[in-house]
Amino acid sequence: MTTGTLITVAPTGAESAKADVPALPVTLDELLLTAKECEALGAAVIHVHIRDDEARPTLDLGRLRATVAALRENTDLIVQLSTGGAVTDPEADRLAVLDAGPEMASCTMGTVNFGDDVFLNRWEFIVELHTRMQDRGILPEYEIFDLGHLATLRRLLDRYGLPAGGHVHVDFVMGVPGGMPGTIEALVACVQALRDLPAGTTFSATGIGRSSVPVLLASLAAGGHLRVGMEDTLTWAKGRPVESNMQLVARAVGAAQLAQRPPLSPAQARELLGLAVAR
Ligand code: KMH
Ligand code: ZN
Repeated sequence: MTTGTLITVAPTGAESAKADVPALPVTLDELLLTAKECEALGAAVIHVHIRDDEARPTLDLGRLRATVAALRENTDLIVQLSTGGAVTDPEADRLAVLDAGPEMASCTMGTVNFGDDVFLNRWEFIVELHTRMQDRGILPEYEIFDLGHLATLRRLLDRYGLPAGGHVHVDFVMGVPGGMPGTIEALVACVQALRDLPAGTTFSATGIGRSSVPVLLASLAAGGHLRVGMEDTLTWAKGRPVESNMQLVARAVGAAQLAQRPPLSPAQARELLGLAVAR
């Protein structure tokens, strides 16, 4: 059954510098304003990376806790903290992100070349993230950068069981230099591979850079959900930088409405994902 569209906004990421991208939300105030505006437009989930006072990526636990609390107080969005962090972040710090108590957290299903860097996700680390989230009732969003990551997810679920709440949600991150391309063919291959995962598994997709729009349209057409935001997309059209995360969320909302699958509210998204509705 096709449902409405779950829209996740990933407003900041860890890869872009504020000096290069002035519209990037890096302070807590900027993040809160973005979150409120994106929620009003139709986002239901916020995928969060935070920055320090110099706008550098950080996994500082105090800041993460304050960010989760502020987003809860000021929005109804589902807060999904990134455990991916920046490519340089140590595993211990990435695991400690869960101590900030988010409703959701990302959980990447394998190592991938990441431009000139390597985004390292060893099997033992994946298991540790997955089982800690199980114990704490945090819903993972399994990040899939390549087709083989879905095989890893199957192995993980077979050996260690379903996430807390029982619902499996994956996000295809497409077009990273080193990962799968942001093409319809790659998306279809991923969607077909979902048949090896539990019935009812849901997926969203995001295309990095110029694959943003094709992936957005293909995901909607395939019954999937959407992730958009300045973590993944900094160019609106040829020669035109993205002006704000709101611009990207508005585009996703428009496409979802065109597809007759309007945006899910945060409450509807919680129902879809098997999260407790009352907080
Ligand atoms: N910043 C990338 C190295 C995630 O948030 O879980 C990893 C990333 C994935 O963004
Ligand atoms: Zn991220």
